[in-house]
Order: sequence, then C-alpha cells, then structure tokens
Amino acid sequence: MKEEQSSLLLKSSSLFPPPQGVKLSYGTAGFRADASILKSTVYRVGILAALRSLKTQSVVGLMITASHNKVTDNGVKIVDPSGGMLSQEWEPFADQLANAPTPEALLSIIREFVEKEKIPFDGVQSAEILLGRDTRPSGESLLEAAKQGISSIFGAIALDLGILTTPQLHWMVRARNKGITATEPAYFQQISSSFRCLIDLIPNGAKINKPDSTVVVDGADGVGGEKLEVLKNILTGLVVEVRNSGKGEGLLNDGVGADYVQKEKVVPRGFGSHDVGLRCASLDGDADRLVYFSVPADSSSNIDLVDGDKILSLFALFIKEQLNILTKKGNEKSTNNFEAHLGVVQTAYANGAATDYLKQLGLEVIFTPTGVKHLHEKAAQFDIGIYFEANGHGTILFSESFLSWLEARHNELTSESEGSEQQKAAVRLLAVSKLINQAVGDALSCLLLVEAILQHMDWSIHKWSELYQDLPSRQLKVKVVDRTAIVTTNAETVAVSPPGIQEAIDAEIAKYPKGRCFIRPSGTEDVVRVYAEAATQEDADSLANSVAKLVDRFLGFGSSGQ
Ligand code: NG1
Ligand code: ZN
Repeated sequence: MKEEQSSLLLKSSSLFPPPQGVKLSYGTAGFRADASILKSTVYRVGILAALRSLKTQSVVGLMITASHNKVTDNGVKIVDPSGGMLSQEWEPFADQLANAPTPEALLSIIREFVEKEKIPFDGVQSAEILLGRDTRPSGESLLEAAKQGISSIFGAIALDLGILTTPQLHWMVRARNKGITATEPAYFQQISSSFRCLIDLIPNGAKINKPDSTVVVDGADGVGGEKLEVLKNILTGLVVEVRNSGKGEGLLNDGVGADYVQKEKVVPRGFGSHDVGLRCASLDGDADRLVYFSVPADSSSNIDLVDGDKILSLFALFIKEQLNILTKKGNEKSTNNFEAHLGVVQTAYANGAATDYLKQLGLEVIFTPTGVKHLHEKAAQFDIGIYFEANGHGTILFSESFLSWLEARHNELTSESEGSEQQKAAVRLLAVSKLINQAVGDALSCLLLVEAILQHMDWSIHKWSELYQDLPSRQLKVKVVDRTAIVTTNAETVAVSPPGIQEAIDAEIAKYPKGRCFIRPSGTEDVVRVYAEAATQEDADSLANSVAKLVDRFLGFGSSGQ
C-alpha cells in the first residue's frame, strides 16, 4: 500500500472513533444499532464497500437502513455486484473493521486483508459504490460518513442515489453490472409494464371494475409508502390506496408496518373496523417485506393475517400451474421440453401448516437458517426457486439456463401458435421473471405479483387466506446476558448449547398437541427469540411463555452467577 494511501486512511479514520464498550457484528442483515453510535461503523463500511468493488472490479452498493426496527436505530449493509447480500466470506473482515479500536489497528487490518485477498490496490483501478438510504432522520449524516470512508480509498467514487427502498438499491446494483439502465424510473417502468403484461393475459379479460380491485397499503410511514405513491400513478390495472405514507405525523414503524402486523396480529395505525372485508397489505420500513391482512366482520383490531408463507404458496401455485401448461405433452413437438426443477425454501419460522400444504402440492421444500442470504443461496440452486420468510421477505429466482430456454420456447411458440395457452404461459412466466426482483425480496414488486395472480385466479383475499389454516403461533423476545451462548443446529431448530436447554424445551413441547418450539439468538437485536406453535392459541402462548422462562433461567440476568 502506498505511503499517501496509508496516511490518508490514518487521518480520515481518526475523525471517526469507534464507540466504547460495544462489540459490533455484521449479523443477519448488516450492522444495526442505535443511530447515535453508528458513524464510525458506517465510515468503515464505506471502506469495506470500496475494497469489495476493487476486488470484484464491479459496482457494489451500500444501504443505510434499520428496516423494521425503531426509528432511532439505523444500520448499514453492503450489496454485492450480483445484487445479493455481501459474500459471507467477507463478514468476519467486516466485523474486524468495525471493531478495530484505533486508526493504526484499522490500517493494519486493511493492509493484511488487501494482501490476503490480493485486492488491486494501486490507485489505478477504480471502485464505484451506489449509496442509498431509507427515510430515517439519521440517514443523511450517516450517508456522509459512508462517503468519507469511500473517499479515503484512492480511486473509489460514491454515487449518492438518495432515498431508496432497500430492494431498489439491490435492483440498481444488479442492473448496473449487467449494463442495464439503473435508475428509479427504469425500475418503475420494468415492474409496472410486466405487471400490465400479466393483467392483459388474465383469462376472460380484465376485471378491473370489480369492487375489490383496490388494495389498501400501510406504508409503515417509511420509504415504501413514499415510493408506492409514485408507482401507483403509473400503474394501470390496479387501484392502490396508500396509508401511513410517511407524509403525516406518524413515526416510522411505530404501530405500523409489516413486522408489527405479522408479530402482533393486529391492525396497523389508521386501519380499523371501517376496513372490514377490504384487501389490505403492509410494507416494512425499507420495503423489503410484505404481508397482507383483512379485518374480520366482528373485529376492530384483530386481523386475519396472510403472511409470507401464504404469499409463497400463492406464487408456487401460479408458477406450477403455468409450468404445467407450458410443458404439457400435446400434439406440439416435444423436442423442446425442459423438466424445470421448481423448489421452495423456508425457515423454521414457517408455519407448520404452510409446509404441509406445500409438500402436499408435491413441491420440494428446503429449510435454511434465518436470514435471506441463506434462503437466497438455496433458492438459486433450482431452475425456479421460491423463498420466503414468514415475516414477508422473499422472492422468486429464475436460473439463467431456465430463462434462456424460456425465451427460446417463447419465440418458437409465438411463431407457431401465437395466442395459444402454451404461448400465454410462456409470456406470463417471462413477465414474472421481470416483475419479481431477482436480487432480493421486494415488497413493491411482490405486491404487484400478488395482485396480478389474485386477478388471474379471480380470488378474493378470503379465498386466498383459506388455502390452508395457520397453526396458532407466538413469538417472544428474551433479554439475556450473552445471546451468543446459544448455539443451534438443524436450521436453528435444535439448541446444542447451553447444555441441557434443548432437553428442557423438548419436555415442554411434549405437553402440547401439535407443539413445536425453538429458540435462537437474533442476528439484528440483542435478544433471544422464542417461537412456538400448537393446536390452540392458548397452548402456543403457554408453550412460548414457559420456554421464555427456561431461556431466562439458563441465560438470563439471574443466571450469571451460576
Ligand atoms: P433476526 O433478528 O436475526 O431474527 C430478523 C428476522 C429475519 C430477517 C432479519 C433481517 C424474524 C424472526 N427474524 O432477524 O427473518 O428478516 O430480521 O431484517 O422475523
Ligand atoms: Zn426490511
């Protein structure tokens, strides 16, 4: 490393001292903490992003968001050139960078890493980083810190794209590296035109004038609501009413948003008995999660939740149906058939009833640990891989080889039998691959796909919700002394440490019909999460409570002397 580069790094990093007594970890979705302690971390992630761009010789992204967490929190994560999450191999380096106590320690970590990874670091190569942030008030100054980090690496430039949803930034990084226009209008154009294409192909003509062609969306008072206000004006074939769009007095994620709705199972602020029977949806604070809900007739605050598992089920049904039409044996030449491998990926948080339903559809279901990086990786192994977390984060991945076959088959069918059912199925699948965000789960694009499929099937939200009945579940959080004391295996369903805790959990589970329960340390908050499922809500609550007590007994503050 050149002398000037070293002294620039020493000088600039001395302006961003790390917080005292805090150990930061890259976690499930980047670094997250109270915004007041994050400047140094974001500055250092700026350096990390520049190194990642140099190493890959591609454009990378840096997003400032704390998603569904409270407005006073913030966070930062890197988008890899593919549009996916930062390669997991780099996470330990990210942790080292964030925790380096002094400018000198930071410099030596960088030096060592640059050498080990053989990063071209001569100031000749250039690095480019796209920056985005959500609507949190702390975002602007943190973005400045990221820019300082980036400009402390010679040859690195930052392109500030301002306020974006997380999936928009992922989409743009991916587009940029593919040589496609990477702007917000291009993104809106792509998702709105592929949505229109699906609507135009609805059997028996468009049903836009039906009374339930309106979807009412809770924007979590965040960036998703803001962007949806723009998108809805260029959409045809759907009426969108946005509430909690961030323009009013409401606070981001405060009694609103997908996380609140999914975990509390109640209406978000601004919704109530006047919405009985309407099709409602909720985005999270950075618009990468989506859940639907409706307000039942006898209620003003309880909801009928249609979560990520049901979105996954709806997508899987539609894709399976279109694939069947496309590849059915008939009088056409069957030389050009392709046995597309369709699979779904879930985590242990998926409702047991959802998994049973998907298996009964004949689908291959795979489980991974929590965190979309894990789900995404598995889904990418299928020709068409659909992944969703119960909380509403997910997408559909199409492999390059399947897409090139599909393009070819589409061209063939268009010249042989334009307007045939098979040709329409090919067009629909191609439209889905353009509508759905191939980089990461995207609430706006998933919303449009759900709406297109419901119109296609001519289904109400109730019909959709009745695909299967969720088993009652409960999620709790427990504060402990050190959550890393919990080590899990089998896609996080079994705790191997601390010793004895799994046996104690199993003994509780055995008391409840259809009982299922697991614990894991959160990757985004300093808590242990408890998830329980059982035949009745009362049992699910009671199982979750007794396991939360066990966690407290083994690891809580009263246990530290043991
Ligand atoms: P943690 O805090 O690791 O449970 C939460 C979600 C994840 C994922 C990340 C990223 C649950 C139970 N966990 O992770 O699924 O979405 O946040 O935002 O919902
Ligand atoms: Zn989010």
